[in-house]
Amino acid sequence: MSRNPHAGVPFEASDAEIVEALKDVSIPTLLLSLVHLTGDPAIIRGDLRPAGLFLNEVQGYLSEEDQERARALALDLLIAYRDAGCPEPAPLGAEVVHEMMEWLVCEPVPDQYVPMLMEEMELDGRDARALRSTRGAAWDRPPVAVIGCGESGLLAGIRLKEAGIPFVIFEKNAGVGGTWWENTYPGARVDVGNHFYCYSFEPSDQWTEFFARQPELQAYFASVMDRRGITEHIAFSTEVAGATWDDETGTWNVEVHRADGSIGQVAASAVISAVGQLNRPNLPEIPGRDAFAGPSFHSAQWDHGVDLAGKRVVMIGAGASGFQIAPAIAEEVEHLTIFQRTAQWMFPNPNYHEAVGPGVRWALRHLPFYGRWYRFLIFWPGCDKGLEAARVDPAYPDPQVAVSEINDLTRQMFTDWILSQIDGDDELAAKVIPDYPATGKRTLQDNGSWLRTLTRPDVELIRLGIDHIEAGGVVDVEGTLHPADVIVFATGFKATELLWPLEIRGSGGVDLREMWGDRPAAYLGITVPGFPNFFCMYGPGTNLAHGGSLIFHSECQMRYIEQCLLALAEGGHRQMEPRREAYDDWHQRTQAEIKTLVWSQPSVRHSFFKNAAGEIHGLSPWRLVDYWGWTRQVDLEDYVMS
Ligand code: NA7
Repeated sequence: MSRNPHAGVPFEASDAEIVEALKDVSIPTLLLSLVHLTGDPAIIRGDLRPAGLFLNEVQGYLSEEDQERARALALDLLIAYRDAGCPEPAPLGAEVVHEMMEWLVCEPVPDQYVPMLMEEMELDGRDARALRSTRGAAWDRPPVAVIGCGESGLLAGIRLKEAGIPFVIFEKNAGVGGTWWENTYPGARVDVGNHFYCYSFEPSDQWTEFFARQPELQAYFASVMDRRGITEHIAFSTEVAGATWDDETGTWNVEVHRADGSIGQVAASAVISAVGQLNRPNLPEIPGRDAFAGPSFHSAQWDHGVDLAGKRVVMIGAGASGFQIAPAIAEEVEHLTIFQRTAQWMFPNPNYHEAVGPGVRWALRHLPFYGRWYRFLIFWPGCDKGLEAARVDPAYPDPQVAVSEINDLTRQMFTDWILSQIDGDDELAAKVIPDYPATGKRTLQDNGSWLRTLTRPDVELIRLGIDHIEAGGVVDVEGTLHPADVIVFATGFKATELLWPLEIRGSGGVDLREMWGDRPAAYLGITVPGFPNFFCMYGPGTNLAHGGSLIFHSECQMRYIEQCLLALAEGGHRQMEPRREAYDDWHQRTQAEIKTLVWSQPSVRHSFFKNAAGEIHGLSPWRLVDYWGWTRQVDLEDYVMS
C-alpha cells in the first residue's frame, strides 16, 4: 500500500532545522498534526487551545507563551517521529476527527457539515470527488466539448479524462488559467487563501504568498494541466462562437474560430460551458471615451507596453481590481486620480501580502496532514457564516445602515477598521465609509494598503460622477477636468450577461440568451430544459458572495455533470435535460431566497450582482453544505432521458 499522500514526506531534518521551521507555522494546525503523528488526542485536551476564530487568523489568538509551549512539545515529538523513520500515522477515528475540527475553530461543527468537510480534507488520502468509473469507456459517440480552460474547464478535463470520456477543451486564450491568464494588472492576486484556493486533490506546498499573485496562480494551473495530461486535449487560441443542437442527430455543432482566421464546426455529444461569470470586460459608455488622446485600457487587458512612470493616471472604478491596482502603481506614477462611484466595504486581512515562510512550507511538505488542517482552518470561517450576516431581518429599523443585528455588528467592525487607518481625517472618512449595509456588495479585504494609498499626497479619490472624457483627461459632473496621460478602466465585467457573447441554440433552435433575457437560470445552476446535454459550470445562481471558493463549487458541479454523462453512457440514452417542473421550482425558490439577503436590498444601488431591474440571478443564496448535498448525487428523476 502506498503512503497516504497527505501523511507528509519523511524527513531527516536536524533538531536545529526543526526548531527553525517551527518558528512560523500555524501553531493550532501543528498541534493537530501532532495528534495524527502520535495518535494521542490528549494533546488537544489540555489547556493549550485556540482562543478564537477569525478568517485568516491562523494562530487562533494563542499567546506568545502558549505558542512557545506548543513548539517545545512539538520539537520533542517531531524528533522522536523522525528518529523512528517518519512512519505513516494510523488513521484516526471519526469522533476524534470531529473533536479536532471543533477544537480548531472553537465552536461546534454541526454533524451535517462533517461529511462535506471530510471529503474536502481527504484525510483518507482518497479523492472522493473522482468517480473512478470505467463506464466512460463505453462512450460510443462524439467527444464532449468544454468551452473555456480556466479553473473550471481544466477541472472538467481532469474529471472527463479520469472517466475515460473523450473530450476537447476550446480556449480563446493562448494558455490555461482564464481569469488568471487574462488579469495581469499590477497587484493582481487572489483573495481566497491559496491553501484553500486550489483543487482539493491538487494541494500545493509551493505557494510563496498566502494570497498568491497572478503569475503564480497561472503557473499552478499550468502545472496541474501538465501533470494530469490535459494539454493535448486543449485547442488554445480557439474561440467558441456558439453551439447548435441538432434534434435529428442528437449532437451539438460547435462553431470554433481559430487564431488563423479559419472557422470550424465540431460535433460534440455534450457541451460543458466553463466560461465563468467575470470574463468579459465592462467598458462603460462614457461620452467622449474615444476622444482621449493617450492610452487607455481595461484592467483585464492591461497594456504592459505603457510605461506609467511619471505619468498622470486616472483610474475609473475601484472595486476588487481597483483596490489592488492603486497600491501597486501609486509609487511609480506622478499622480493618480481614482474615480470611485461607490465606497466598498472591506475587512482586515493582515496576511494579504505576506510571504509564506520556509517553516510553513516545510510543515506543509513534511508534517502529517498539516496542509489538510490548514485548508480546513481557512475554509471553515468563510463557510456559510457570511450568509447569516447577509440575511435580512425585516424588523430591523434602518435597512440603509444594516439589515440585522449581526449585520450591524459587522458594519461596526468594518467601520472601526477603516477609521483606525485614517488618522481622524473626517473628509476621507466621509468618502470611504459606505452608505449601505455591510457585505451588501462583494466584500473586499485589505491589509491597510488601500487606505494608505489614498492618504498619499499624489493620490486623489474622487467620489463624483463622470460627465465626459476629453483628449486631456476626465471631466467630473461639476465640470473639473482631471488631467490624464493614461486612463485605466477598472470597471469590472459584464457580470449579468451570462455566457455573453456565445450563441447557444437548443432544441428547435431556441437561443439560450434570448430565452433568458435578463433572468438567466439553470437547474442547480447547471442544466436548462430545452438544451439537451448542455451543462454549465459556474452557471446562473452559483456565484459566491458569502464565502467558500469557486473551486469548491466547481468540484461539486463537475461531479454532478460527470454523473450525468455516465448515466447517458450507461443507460444507452442519447440525451438528457432537466424536467421543466424541477427547473421552475429551483428558479422560483432561488429567487425567493436571494430576496431575503442583503445583496438584493434597494439600499445597495450599484452592484455587479444586479440586473437593470435590480434583480440578482448570478449569485447563490444557498449554504455551501446544501449545494454540496444537492449536487452530490444526481437524481435522474429530475431529468427527461431519451
Ligand atoms: P467590480 O468589483 O465590478 O468593480 C468595478 C468598479 O467599476 C466599481 O467600482 C464600479 O462602481 C465601477 N464602475 C462600473 N461601471 C462604472 C461606471 N459606468 N462609472 C463609474 N464607475 C463604474 O469589478 P472588479 O474588476 O474590480 O472585480 C471583479 C471581481 O473580480 C471581484 O468581485 C472578484 O470576484 C474578483 P460601483 O461599485 O458599481 O458603483
